[in-house]
Amino acid sequence: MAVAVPMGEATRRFTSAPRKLLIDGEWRESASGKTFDTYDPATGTVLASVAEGDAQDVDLAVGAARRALEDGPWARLTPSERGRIVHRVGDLIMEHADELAELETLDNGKPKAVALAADVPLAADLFWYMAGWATKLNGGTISPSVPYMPGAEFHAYTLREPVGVVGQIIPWNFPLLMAAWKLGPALATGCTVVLKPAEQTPLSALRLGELLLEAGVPAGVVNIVPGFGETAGAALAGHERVDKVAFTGSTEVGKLIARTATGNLKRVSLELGGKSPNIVFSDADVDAAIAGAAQGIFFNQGEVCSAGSRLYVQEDQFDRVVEGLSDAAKSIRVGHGLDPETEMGPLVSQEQFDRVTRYLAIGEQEGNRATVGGAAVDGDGWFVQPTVLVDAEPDHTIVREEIFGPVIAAMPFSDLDDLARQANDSHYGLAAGVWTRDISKAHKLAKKIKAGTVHVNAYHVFSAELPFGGYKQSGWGREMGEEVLSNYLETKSVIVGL
Ligand code: TXE
Repeated sequence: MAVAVPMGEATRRFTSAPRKLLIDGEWRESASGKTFDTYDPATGTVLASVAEGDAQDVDLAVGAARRALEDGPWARLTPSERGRIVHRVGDLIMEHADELAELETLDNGKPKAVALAADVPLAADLFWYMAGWATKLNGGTISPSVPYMPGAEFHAYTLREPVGVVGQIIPWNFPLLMAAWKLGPALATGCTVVLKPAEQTPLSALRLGELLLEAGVPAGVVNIVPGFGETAGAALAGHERVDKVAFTGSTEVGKLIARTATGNLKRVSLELGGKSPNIVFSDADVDAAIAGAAQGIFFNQGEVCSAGSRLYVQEDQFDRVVEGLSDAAKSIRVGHGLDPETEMGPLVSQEQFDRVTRYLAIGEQEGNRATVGGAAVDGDGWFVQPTVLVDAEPDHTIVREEIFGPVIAAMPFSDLDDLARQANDSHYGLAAGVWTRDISKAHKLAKKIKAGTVHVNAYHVFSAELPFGGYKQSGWGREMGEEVLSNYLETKSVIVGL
């Protein structure tokens, strides 16, 4: 399966030296001296060695972030100067697009063409977009009425101030982009950061750390501490001198983080799992819906929190859609992400491979039938076949639980009145898709679906300008758009007696 494709010179250089932690503007060994390996998931071989941060390193990084917040040049920069630095980060990402895409492919597995088309430009655009907000974080002026002080006059205004030191914990499915989603708004609002990348994929965040310094982000403003969740991640989420934690990952760990954060009542934003419904009506452009359903589940190996993993198709089109989707799955070229022919890479890790193949086995036990796929790919690497499962009932495991792999459950529907209830029959609420030519039906359903994003005749549309996040157990708060800024700002009322 995995063909040997040579990596570029810049990537070879980056992966051949042990990578270090970024603390206070310097690249350092971990306090314990420990390191861990990251793997190329297409081959299962070691890609690079990385310093393993733990509670001690997190503590040093938090100290550096606090100094940078309170004493460093960062707080003295004008918003315009800060915005220009954030903008420059976006420029540098694009200047190093090829190298970043290659690192992403080698560490995560995704096809390089996908990383070049999506991950890297989306990351750059996020910084460009957020750069503009740095100069627009204005409060308001208010003339307050105070009933118990008759005759008194006041002039009042609000200030919007950075929330402070932010701990950011990110996953492995879009390593660079998740770092951008987190760092962009934190920097635009003047916060300082300790970022913990996922242990499976720390490399692009570490390369981004170099670019942040090159862009002029002062020492200590962004600290990067790779390490494991139970050690580095938990220490960051529980740290008393961290004012806010932003997390993307599993709902299970999200709940742990919310609990840990109560120690000092730090602010918490969470972007968690999903089990998103994609709904195809008979009156849709069915070919477009088939392509959209395929994109909705197979993009990024299905390792997308908003993947359209529950497909509901109006009864009379069910067979046609399942056949079309199965054909689409069959035609996907699975292979090493550096091979230009590859359309789908491996899953990120042995653990994720085990999780997804376990769900395939459970599906088989519960009577779900694979019209295509249904198994791992023979050979090296953590590859799973694109899979379409039918004969799925609402209480089946593959309909209820997030699989986070290229596996979709397809179900027919006939009762239009019950459709919104079925779509909402999940403890997740991240995204949804609706395919129809009837705009009234589309908008009515969009209103009823309990999800942070509803696509109509489209799927997987991401933009720095659009808020993204979840209802129910898919999370707290929104990322991107103007909305994310409130995660990183405190509002202060200043009242002047006249
Ligand atoms: O996630 P974890 P895992 C879902 C998806 C996937 C499942 C498990 O269903 O199959 O989660 O993936 C850090 N305190 N998503 O186990 O553990 C960890 O080091 C603090 C959905 O990889 O949640 C990493 O940086 N931090 C998702 C990050 O949390 C902890 C993306 C995510 O890892 C920690 C990824 C702890 N106790 C998985 N334990 C999405 N929403 O996009 C772990 N971490």
